[in-house]
Formats: sequence, structure tokens, C-alpha cells
Amino acid sequence: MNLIRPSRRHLLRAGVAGLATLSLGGCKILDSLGDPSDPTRAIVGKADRLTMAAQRLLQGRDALAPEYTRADIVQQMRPNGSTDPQTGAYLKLKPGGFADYQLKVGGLVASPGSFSLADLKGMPQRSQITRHDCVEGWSVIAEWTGPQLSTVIEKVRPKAEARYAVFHCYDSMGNTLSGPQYYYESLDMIAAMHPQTLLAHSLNGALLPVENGAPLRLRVATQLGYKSAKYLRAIDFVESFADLDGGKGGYWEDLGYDWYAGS
Ligand SMILES: Nc1nc2c(c(=O)[nH]1)N[C@H]1C(S)=C(S)[C@@H](COP(=O)(O)O)O[C@H]1N2
Ligand SMILES: [Mo]
Repeated sequence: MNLIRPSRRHLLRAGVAGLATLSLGGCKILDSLGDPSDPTRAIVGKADRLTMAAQRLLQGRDALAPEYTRADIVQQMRPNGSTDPQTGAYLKLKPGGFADYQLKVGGLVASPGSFSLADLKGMPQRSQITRHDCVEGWSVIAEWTGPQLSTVIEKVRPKAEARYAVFHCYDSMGNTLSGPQYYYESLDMIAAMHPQTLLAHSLNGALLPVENGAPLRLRVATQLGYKSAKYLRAIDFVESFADLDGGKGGYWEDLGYDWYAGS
């Protein structure tokens, strides 16, 4: 703690005070997970009270999200946002059961690559049962399986200038003057390399249904639901996302949500 400068110490104290007064008031939690007043469970709104720096200092940058058991999976993953993309490229892939799917990974990397589902399934796999918290005030526990994003990152080898991974999706959220508004998200390298950040192809032991992001979605166990981009098309490593769409690093961020959605 003696590394913390006074300004940050002040910030931290404010953060801890915020934590102590958190509650889940107004939130509908679908899963019954014990005592809702336990501050480690209170997620909605926490990102507003703690800055990313303070939270990472408090928890450690590799702090793990809680993992659960199969007995804690009490319902299906509730689909939200896009549930049936209608863009041309997606509709071309879907009838063949996504057999021709390729995840393109490029940008500021030494070795750009394209990965089929077989490639991704051939990498070391991780299954984790974690809670998904949507800012709308609901949570669901589900089991996600796929390679860690870090495995793919090690293959493409981002250059030193790469600061963010940007995730481009197949689904359009509507149209703008310059064309479809595709869903997108971004993570910094710490979150991208986190052991619980997965490229998930399976949900609760079965292939990912279309409504939950088939054939591949990002699963960020340590942050709120909107960071877990579904229908992944490409991952691009960039130095800055300021010139991308609304410039805030994600579809919902452009509409005002926090970029760092630590939970
Ligand atoms: N491509 C894409 N990813 C997305 C969304 C979306 O609309 N499009 N919605 C986000 C939000 S707000 C949530 S809560 C989760 C919902 O995931 P689910 O449909 O599997 O429950 O996906 C996130 N990722
Ligand atoms: Mo959400």
C-alpha cells in the first residue's frame, strides 16, 4: 500500500466506503445466491464507484471472478440484446452450422491469423461456471467452454504499441448514415490476458445456441455482461479506439456505459 500516492489513497478510501454501502436495491436477481447484502456480490453500480485503477489495486489485476458448481446452474442463459443476427455475412455462415467460420485476428500483431472452430477447439480448453451480470439488473450462472483469449494472443503476438483488443461482431444494432451499426467491444491487454477471459464456443456443455452468440463469443468473467461480445467476427489489436465509431470502445460505451465494467 505504500506505493499509493495521496490522491489515490483518497480515491481508494472513497471506493471502500462506496463498497460498504452498496446494495442490490432495485435489481432482480434471477438466481438465488445467498445473502444479497454481501458486498462481493453487489456488482451493478460498483463500476461507477470504483475507478479501474482503484479496483485493480484493491483486488489485484489478476483477481478471479467467483466460480460455481453445476448445481448452481438453475436455469438457461437468458438471451439478451441481439438474438438472431440478420446481416448477410452471418446468414451465409449459419445454414452450414458455421462450418466455414473463421475468426480473423489482426491489427498491431506480428503474426496475423485466421482461426476455424476446429483450430479453436484444438487449443487447450477451459470450462468455467461463472455469473453473468447484466446492467439491466439480472444475473445468470452458466458454464462456458473454449480457449482462453490469451492462447490466441500468444499465437498472434501483439506488438508493443498494441494497447487494446477490439472485438468486431456480426450483428447490426441498426443503421447509421454510413451503414450498419455493428456491435463491438474492447478490452485492454490486462483484461484480454486474464485467465478467465475466454473465446467460448460452448454453453452449459452444448454448442453455443444462436441466441447466445454462436458460433463464438467473448466471455469476460470479471466484467459486466455487455463486455462479453457475442457473434465474434474479428479481433483487432489497436493503440487507440478513439477513431472507431463513437470513440468510447464499445456499442454500449458509445451510448454512455462505462468502458471499464469490473464486477
Ligand atoms: N454481439 C453482441 N454481443 C452482446 C450483446 C449484443 O446485443 N450483441 N448484448 C450484450 C449484453 S447487454 C448482454 S447482457 C449479453 C447477453 O448475453 P446472452 O444473450 O447470452 O444472455 O451479451 C452482450 N453481448
Ligand atoms: Mo446486458
